[in-house]
Amino acid sequence: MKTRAAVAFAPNTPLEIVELDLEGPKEGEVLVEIMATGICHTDAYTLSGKDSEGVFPSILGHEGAGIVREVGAGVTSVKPGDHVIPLYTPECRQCKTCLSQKSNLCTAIRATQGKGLMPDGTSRFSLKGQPIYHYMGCSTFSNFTVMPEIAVAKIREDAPFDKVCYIGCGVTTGIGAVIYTAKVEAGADVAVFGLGGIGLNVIQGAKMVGADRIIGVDINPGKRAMAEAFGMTHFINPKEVGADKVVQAITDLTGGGVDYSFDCTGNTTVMRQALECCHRGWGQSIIIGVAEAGQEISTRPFQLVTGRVWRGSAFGGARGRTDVPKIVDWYMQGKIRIDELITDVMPLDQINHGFDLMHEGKSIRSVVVY
Ligand code: NAD
Ligand code: AHE
Ligand code: ZN
Repeated sequence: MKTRAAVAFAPNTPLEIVELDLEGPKEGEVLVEIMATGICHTDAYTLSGKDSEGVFPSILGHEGAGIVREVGAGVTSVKPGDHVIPLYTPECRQCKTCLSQKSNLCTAIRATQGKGLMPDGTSRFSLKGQPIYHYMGCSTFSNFTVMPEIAVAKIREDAPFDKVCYIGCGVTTGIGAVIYTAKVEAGADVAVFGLGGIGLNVIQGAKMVGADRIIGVDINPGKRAMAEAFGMTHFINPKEVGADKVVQAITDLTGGGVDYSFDCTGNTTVMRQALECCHRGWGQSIIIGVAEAGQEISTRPFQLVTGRVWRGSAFGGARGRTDVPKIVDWYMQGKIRIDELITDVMPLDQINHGFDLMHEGKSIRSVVVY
């Protein structure tokens, strides 16, 4: 069949809207009509050429929602007509990691996914006979995509695609990092570095579990109002207080440091600040931001000897097929907010404008509707 897609032909060039050929689903795969997709900073990171797993030409996008239109042989968990959210972190429920119940990082298809291919080592997308690569196993910047059955979460049919697509990455990553990875408890003090599409969901999660102080740090003062509306109690702008004074400012505010901090910037200098503003003896810092290939983090080992803990979180530690439908329910029940965070909605042919808004710091989430 044919599908309209925004193709990344080369690093650092605008996406081009093209009609592609798409092969149907093979065994264990499903064809999904994408109805809406968010634009996450990770898409921009890969497009920048700094992702060591970035391959071109490819179809980016990993934050979508849509409808199953066809299933391949042997598919049992979904059927045509089911509403789904694509999962860049699948859940096979059979691999060592899934069975361990200790991590959400299912390994069933990770190797081929990282090469832009389906599990059989080929691509379903092509243009004039030449393969176009998949991305994070999702490629939601295409109106139709093919995914493994283990990489879709079936969701309720009354959930609006143009909102719950954000649960495909940003919402789950932010809220999940609080509740599944850090397991923040009521009364805890929390610091959030970077108040964008992820950081605001960390704030939302921290408020939800009853955190006490929720300190937001961002170099863009334009992010302050939305963060306050989502539960931020204190704001620090490193450009005002001085980047080298941020740790001291947080330590002073909290009488010794926060119980939990979250990096949502991808900046390794900020990651160090996030660790070092944690309370001696127990403070935990969770890295969510994705740093460029080749970047490294550093701190004095004394920071860890004296009890601070450095951790990371991918997709918020959520097990996609199990947890994503529940998070959709939370949204539908009014337990979490999404609508205000979607600041811009556009058709596919304006997708590059969505990237511009992100780089200019003018949007929280842009959503493309097909
Ligand atoms: P975004 O562009 O919406 O937000 C980033 C925010 O960080 C912006 O508000 C920006 O002003 C702020 N910022 C930048 N430099 C800063 C600095 N030095 N100090 C303080 N604030 C600073 O991006 P996003 O979509 O929220 O993504 C954030 C990061 O999380 C990216 O690195 C992205 O790749 C990563 N991410 C990781 C996961 C995961 O599973 N681990 C999932 C989604 C996104
Ligand atoms: N290809 C990248 C990996 C970047 C990365 O860490 N991705 C996150 C999700 S970001 C979503 O917006 C993730 O899930 N990581 C776990 C995994 O298995 O990739 C690079 O830098 O090489
Ligand atoms: Zn993302």
